Amino acid sequence: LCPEEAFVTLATCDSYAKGAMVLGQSLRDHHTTRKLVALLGPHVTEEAIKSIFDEVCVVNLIDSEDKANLALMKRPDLGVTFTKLHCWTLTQYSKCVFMDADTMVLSNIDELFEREELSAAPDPGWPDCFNSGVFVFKPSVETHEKLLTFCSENGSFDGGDQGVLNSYFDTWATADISKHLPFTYNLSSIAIYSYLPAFKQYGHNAKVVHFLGQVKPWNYSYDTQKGEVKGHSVSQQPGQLHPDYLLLWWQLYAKSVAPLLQKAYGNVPFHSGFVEVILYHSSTCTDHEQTSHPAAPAAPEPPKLSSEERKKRWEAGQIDYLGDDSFANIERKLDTFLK
Ligand SMILES: *[C@@H]1O[C@H](CO)[C@@H](O)[C@H](O)[C@H]1NC(C)=O
Ligand SMILES: *[C@@H]1O[C@H](CO)[C@@H](O)[C@H](O)[C@H]1NC(C)=O
Ligand SMILES: *[C@@H]1O[C@H](CO)[C@@H](O)[C@H](O)[C@H]1NC(C)=O
Ligand SMILES: [Mn+2]
Repeated sequence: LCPEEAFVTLATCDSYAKGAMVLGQSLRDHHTTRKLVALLGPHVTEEAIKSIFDEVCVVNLIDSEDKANLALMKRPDLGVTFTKLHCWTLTQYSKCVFMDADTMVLSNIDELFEREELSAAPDPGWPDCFNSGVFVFKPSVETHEKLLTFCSENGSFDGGDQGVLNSYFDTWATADISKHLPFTYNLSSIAIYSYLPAFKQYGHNAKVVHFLGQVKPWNYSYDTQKGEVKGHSVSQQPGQLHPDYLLLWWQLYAKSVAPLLQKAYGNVPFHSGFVEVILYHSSTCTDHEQTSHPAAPAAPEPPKLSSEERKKRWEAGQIDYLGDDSFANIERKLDTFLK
């Protein structure tokens, strides 16, 4: 047993919390000997997560240590990224493996702890970058502070943690091949169709599935009676999640996660009704991942809304964080009250 090492994941909203629980349970089912740690955004309900994870850590950057808070004030758009970087402060562990909440393990992967910081698998979209969905790191207050400074000074080239981490650990592509994790740790469930020959060759060795892209397993529903995922077309199209892995995710969810949620919340649907306030970016509920699919053309500018219409939307929880309701505008408004 190695109590000083841990798998770490992050859930910034309730749907990612479901993903985190499936991931945690998949690690347990494959008999990991390491600790399981979940970092939660400030509005995520902790109750059920505690029964799978050894340690649950609520990250509220707004009233956190100065450095993280200052970084957030400077770059409110990178709120989720700063929350993820918080994993470097887990110095009670000597080494950790970070895994996105939209991943699931298919076998025991404890051997990853033999690797050094920063080990990760290449990104399918741009192989000179690593994919930040699974990586090995060494907690350190010093590294954390450097990452925060780096991030608030230089921003992120993709708007998320993958951009920041690739710029900071910029020798990954060339310096040390032992930091490149093999294909089987980065099997993206979309890419399987684009790489079908490779999948046929190596797929049986798959260790981690990463449900990359906009649509996540929790966007589907599941018929417990029939044991079928609903709303997933059987025809295999690129951009779709692999039906076998999607089914596996739901089977794990139905067997081990749903009963915990039922116990903690009864028949009330699992949703804490959280509305994120001011400092958090509208896309908290995402991991900003890049996929190899070309980006959709930018949406046309939405028409200007009347003040009345904006108020309605705000009250309905549709907050335009980047536009009219952005932090800068809210700050300006607050200033007029305070002066
Ligand atoms: C910003 O990026 C440059 C180039 O990668 C780097 O040299 C510099 O140290 C970074 N700034 C901070 C504050 O880390
Ligand atoms: C990581 O996954 C992508 C496809 O999902 C693949 O193209 C890439 O080669 C993989 N990395 C390695 C090291 O095999
Ligand atoms: C998937 O579900 C999440 C959380 O419920 C939601 O924010 C997101 O918009 C959904 N995505 C799609 C493509 O339906
Ligand atoms: Mn992801």
